[in-house]
Amino acid sequence: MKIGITCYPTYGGSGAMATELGIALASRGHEIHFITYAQPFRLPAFLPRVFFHEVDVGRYPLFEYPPYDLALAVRMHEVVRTAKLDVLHCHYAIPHATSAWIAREMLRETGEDVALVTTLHGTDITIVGQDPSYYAITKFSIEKSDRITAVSEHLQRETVHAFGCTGCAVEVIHNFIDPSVYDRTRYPGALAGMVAAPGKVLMHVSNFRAVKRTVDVIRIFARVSQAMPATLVMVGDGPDRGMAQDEARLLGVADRVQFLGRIDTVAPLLSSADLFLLPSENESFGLSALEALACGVPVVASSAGGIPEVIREGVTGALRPVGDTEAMAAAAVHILSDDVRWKQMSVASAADARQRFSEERIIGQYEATYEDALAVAASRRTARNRRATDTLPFALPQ
Ligand code: GMT
Repeated sequence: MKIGITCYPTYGGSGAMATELGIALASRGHEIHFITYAQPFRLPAFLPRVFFHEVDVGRYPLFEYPPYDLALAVRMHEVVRTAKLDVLHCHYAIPHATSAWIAREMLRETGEDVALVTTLHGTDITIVGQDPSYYAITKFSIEKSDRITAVSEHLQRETVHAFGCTGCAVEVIHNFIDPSVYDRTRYPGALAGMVAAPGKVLMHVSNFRAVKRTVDVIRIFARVSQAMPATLVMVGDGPDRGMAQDEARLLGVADRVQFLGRIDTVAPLLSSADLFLLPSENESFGLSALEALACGVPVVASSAGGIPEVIREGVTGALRPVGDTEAMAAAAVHILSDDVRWKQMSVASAADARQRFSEERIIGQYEATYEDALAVAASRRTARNRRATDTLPFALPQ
């Protein structure tokens, strides 16, 4: 199949997931065309059957807000025609699914068509899509997609609850990991010399947005470090980094917290951690938690959104209410203070991630969804042709 993928190319779970999906599909023989404004951050320079089409947003002094959505629609239309794409797969509804619908309408003028698949990732439904400025167009674009997927059951419920979504079914396809990449045994000692030994390594990876509650990460760590020698490694960057650094100074743990900034390849770092912290306000899935589990790192997280679909309480980690940093710290100490318990959880984490969320399993689900979308597109064309023949002023020979 020839598949166009549009995502946010910047640091974030939806872009990471879309890119990993494209790479995995290409390795299975599909031809993949990324259509976005910059090269996705997890996409290597060259891979067989993978192409990148940059969207150039034309500037003009009149445009206070240059219309990226339109430039994207034009690029999608062009790539569908030149590369003969079968499917356009949009990750994050706004504005990608809307641009894809415009591109499909443009194709219709020349009797062409493309199947549209939209994958909902989180705030496109829970926050941005429900903003009155975007609600109607988000609902419209979802309903015009030939197939819609959500990355968790939680997000599926939220979508149906918020948008009603008449005439469309939201299918759950969970995020996935490549077990050969997220493998603890491959990366011994990535943090050698950077953390105090002996001591436990706690880690957090995110884009440091408010929803991640990075200040809570520091508070949990401060309590843990009262109970045992430990280092906290903070990976990523974003608006709340300064607040988290201030909190570390305030709580007197700044010398034990390392802020590494944005790092795109996280598997070696995760493989050096003993515990991952994800105390988010909301999280439709929590891809970073899954990547940690796959590297044999148990996770202490909030029980928000779709996180309980990823972490198994008492088996691969611990879930506590949002904001309850005391309970999260107690759970962390419980896991880290007993080596036998930690080892059991580490082994269970890596095994559970592989069993439920391996690439092999999930890619097949996306391929089946593409087939379904192609069937929907085919029946749309048949109906359109029938309408056209119905209106002919003469009868066609049988
Ligand atoms: O929804 C967002 O804020 C953006 C998105 C991103 O690009 O990071 O994150 C979402 O998609 C990830 C991949 O499917 C999920 O693992 C994250 O849980 C989800 N973020 C939120 O729901 C806050």
